Amino acid sequence: MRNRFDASLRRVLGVSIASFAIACGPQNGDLKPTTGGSAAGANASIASLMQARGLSEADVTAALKTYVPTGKKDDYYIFSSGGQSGQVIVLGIPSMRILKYIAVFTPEPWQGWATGDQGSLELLEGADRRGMEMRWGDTHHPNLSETNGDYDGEFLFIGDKANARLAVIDLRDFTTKQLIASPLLESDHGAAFVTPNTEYVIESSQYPVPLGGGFAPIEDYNEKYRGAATFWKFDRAKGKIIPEQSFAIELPPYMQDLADAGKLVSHGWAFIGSFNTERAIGGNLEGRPPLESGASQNDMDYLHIINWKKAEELVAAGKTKTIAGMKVLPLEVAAAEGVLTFAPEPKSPHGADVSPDGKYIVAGGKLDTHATVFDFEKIKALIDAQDYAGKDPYGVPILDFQKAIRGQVELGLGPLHTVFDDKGNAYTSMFVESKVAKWSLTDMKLVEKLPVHYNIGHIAAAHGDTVKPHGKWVVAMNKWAIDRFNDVGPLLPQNFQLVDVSGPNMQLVYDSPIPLGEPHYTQIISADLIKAIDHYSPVGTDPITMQLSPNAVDGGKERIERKDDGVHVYMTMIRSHFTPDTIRVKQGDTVHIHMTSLEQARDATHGFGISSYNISMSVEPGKHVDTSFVADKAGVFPFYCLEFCSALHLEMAGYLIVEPKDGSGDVARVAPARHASR
Ligand code: K7E
Ligand code: CUA
Repeated sequence: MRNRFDASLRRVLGVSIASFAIACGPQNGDLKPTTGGSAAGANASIASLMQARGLSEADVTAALKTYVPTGKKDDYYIFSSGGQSGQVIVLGIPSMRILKYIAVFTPEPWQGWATGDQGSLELLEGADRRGMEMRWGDTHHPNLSETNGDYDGEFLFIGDKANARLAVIDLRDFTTKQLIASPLLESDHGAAFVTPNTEYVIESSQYPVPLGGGFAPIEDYNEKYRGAATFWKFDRAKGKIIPEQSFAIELPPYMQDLADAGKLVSHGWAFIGSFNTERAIGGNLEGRPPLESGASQNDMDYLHIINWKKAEELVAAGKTKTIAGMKVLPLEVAAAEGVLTFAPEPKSPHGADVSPDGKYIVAGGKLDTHATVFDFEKIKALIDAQDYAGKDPYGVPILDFQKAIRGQVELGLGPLHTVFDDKGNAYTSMFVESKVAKWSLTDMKLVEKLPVHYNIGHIAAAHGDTVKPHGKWVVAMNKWAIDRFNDVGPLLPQNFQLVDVSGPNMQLVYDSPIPLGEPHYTQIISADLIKAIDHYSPVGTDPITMQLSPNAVDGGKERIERKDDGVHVYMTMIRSHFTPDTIRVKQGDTVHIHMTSLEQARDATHGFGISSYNISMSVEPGKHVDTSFVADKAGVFPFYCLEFCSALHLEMAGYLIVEPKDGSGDVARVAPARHASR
């Protein structure tokens, strides 16, 4: 036993230990470049370490596959939704180290996101809804920009399910550049999904409402409530969505779910799952069945098959109506002109995932045990021949289920989402069973099931939804983390589990707690495709526009000017001072501070925090930011640099001195602390 163990350990560790010893160099007295003999010596101490920590051979293999030593970088980036945090979470593979939270829909003081910085505040205000200040989001589906159906590493899009909004993030600086609120919808779920050249970013509805907002009694659900699929036009050169060139397709009041764009043979098409084709409206206190059971009566719901190329033509031909400023292709036109077709899909499906060759669409039925594989070429032929099995109440043609599918693969309980590798395999998350099911798309057979932790939701693979999946890594995104990590009270993190899929058998190699909102979906991109900048250039760049700010301040041109609209402070910062560091204003003045970091050195970031005025800014090398506030409180307010940027960081500070209006010397007082008396 012991011998076999040592032998296999040597097999696992021998080479790595030897090369580790060489890489470590002479400063490490214990581990010199060695021959096989002393590598065995190192193995012996590893063996005792394993014994002391109770690690199995599989544990050590997993550690060797995932450990990334100090100074070494990861091979892949994971871009994950941050759920209710409204943010995006970035991790590395194989280490699963968290690299960054990208501020999107929620104020985030470290990045100065909407916590004083005018540019980001204006973005957020521009995406406020129906007169309401929206300061959170529920991000679900991040999608990377694509060129010819593969990730290009330029942009990331993400939808806010709660408030039907969409964000554009630039991966040069990992910063949000645009936020858009849907004028039509109140919630989205098929968002964001890009077409193969990022022509469009798709945002489709979840819960039907009267499109464009407004009131209609719930009893008028069938007539007045609608869903929609919005095709937001993306201008890559501008890095922006162009609302005027975008359009939507009106959909029946079913609950549309996830979307995916066709590619290669199915380029020009999009697919959206749906549930509640029963059109249940809930009302469990009003004598109607609860929404959940009302919505689970039918054996089949409808896969929405959308010909967006055709829709584009009809929109160009003016076949649209305008709702809340948006061009909308009416449901009857979409149904009559072959833009919208349905294929039945098994009970309460979740996921509509297009295979790498674009030929198949895989749907998982939450209440069904199969992955259903739709055949696009069959679907296309049926639509061309107008070979329909019927129509829904809105006149949308419905295909015959058996004629539209290639087949079904029996996987087990609760299949949800599917991703792909480079060897013709598919990986489906099994929510109810808490397993990853690996199955062959080539011969439509289950290959292997790997238990993962409780209730896997989404699943992601390296480039796993592109035309060129990489294989190698799969990430299981698990909803529960019970028994996995140290206790942190009743609210637990989620659990990402990294799975090595490079060999014949899947191996679970790492658990990573995700302690910021419920991450729904992620995408995994090769690190060499990300071309991030390390400073803003030229000095004075506004990160929202990526242009030189009109307010940029040159070194030596710092000044304070009183203008009609208030006091303008043109400030620079460089290790370790603000210029100016004394700002004198009168109570009631509007103060505009224009800040340019003169730094160009990587990572020489300064912050700007000011007492009692609720302002926090981040000023990375070369960046320009503006902030405005009314100095309505008289008093003395220190401001200081928020990042420990140098040995004289604590000295990087100054004062805002607000002279009382009436000259009485009365100053702002902090309100007496309110004591909780519960
Ligand atoms: Cu959580 Cu994609 Cu919103 Cu499935 S969704 S899990
Ligand atoms: Cu600048 Cu600390």
